Amino acid sequence: MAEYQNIFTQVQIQGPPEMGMVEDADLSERSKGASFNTLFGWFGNAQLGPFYLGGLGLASLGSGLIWFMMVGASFWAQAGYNPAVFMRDLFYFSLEPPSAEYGLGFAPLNEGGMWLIASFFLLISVLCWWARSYYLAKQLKMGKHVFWAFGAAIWLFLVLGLFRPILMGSWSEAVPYGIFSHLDWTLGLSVTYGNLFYNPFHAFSIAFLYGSALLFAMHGATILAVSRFGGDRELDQIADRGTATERAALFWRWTMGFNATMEGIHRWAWWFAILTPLTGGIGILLTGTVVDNWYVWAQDHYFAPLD
Ligand code: 07D
Repeated sequence: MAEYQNIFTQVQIQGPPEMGMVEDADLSERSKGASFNTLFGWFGNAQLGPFYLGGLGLASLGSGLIWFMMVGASFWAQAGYNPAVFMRDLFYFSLEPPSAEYGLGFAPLNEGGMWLIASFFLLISVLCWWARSYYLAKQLKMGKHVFWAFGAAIWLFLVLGLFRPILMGSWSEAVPYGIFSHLDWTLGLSVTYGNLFYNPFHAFSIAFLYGSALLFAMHGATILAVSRFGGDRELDQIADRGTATERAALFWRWTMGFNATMEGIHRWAWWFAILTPLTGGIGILLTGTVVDNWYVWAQDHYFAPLD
């Protein structure tokens, strides 16, 4: 069997495709066939498909494509319909939200109206994909952990593009669609509101972001290090503890006096990942609405030096 692969033992036996459990799932919206790809097999499972599209998937991909094409069409116009200029300046083009004078109202198409319409489709796309992650987990009788985790990212996405602009009374506060322009927007927000580094929720978000990377590295490294004892069969190791678990736990207890459990490490990882956009969204929601200048705020709370 080629069930258990890791990056050291890349067994890529190709037989009849594994179609997975069916139980009570509605399979009418699932593709019938599956194929194999060796390159995919090097990075994960070699089998491609079956894919479950369904109404939500179709709506999500369709509206996502409309958003993508609207942004692309705007870039194309900005390039003067010249393919060479399009490629050369791709990172500089931007589909901008309406300027402040339009408040939360509509704007002419080439003055932010396009941004508004495109954003509507992006919103539909993201929400349909979110709903789909609930529906598919339910079909497979799974917990809804992925759904909630994605929800945390969507919270930040909504704060940036919807909730905060509404609280500020203007779409001009929202993020533009462009490579460099969204980076400039990020810096602009930080500078306008007195340096985001002094926003404690930005600090929390960074701590959880870096913490997630560290935890992921520690967990990934630990499991790879004991995969020769079957450690990569993590769930088996919870129910029927082998020496891989013992070694992995012992290693960390020797190293730092404490070890997570085989199950608990995944809860640590889930919470660290979730808290990155969750705390980030709180920080952005407060910026300009409750706090005008984070540096002054930090001085008021005695952790920035008083001038
Ligand atoms: C962005 C939201 C969810 C996304 C979703 C996806 C599509 C469609 C495309 C189909 C990631 C939507 C789907 C778009 C796909 C196709 C083609 C999640 C997102 C649902 N910062 N900073 C953070 C650091 C500074 C600033 C977070 C570090 C400066 C602003 C994070 C540094 C300034 C904002 C972080 C640093 C500044 C942030 C993001 C160092 C000026 C935010 C967490 C070392 C440059 C955001 C509270 C995340 C936030 C944010 C890290 C510096 C500004 C922890 C390490 C001082 C304005 N910064 N930052 O998970 O939450 O994002 O802030 O200097 O809004 Mg920062």
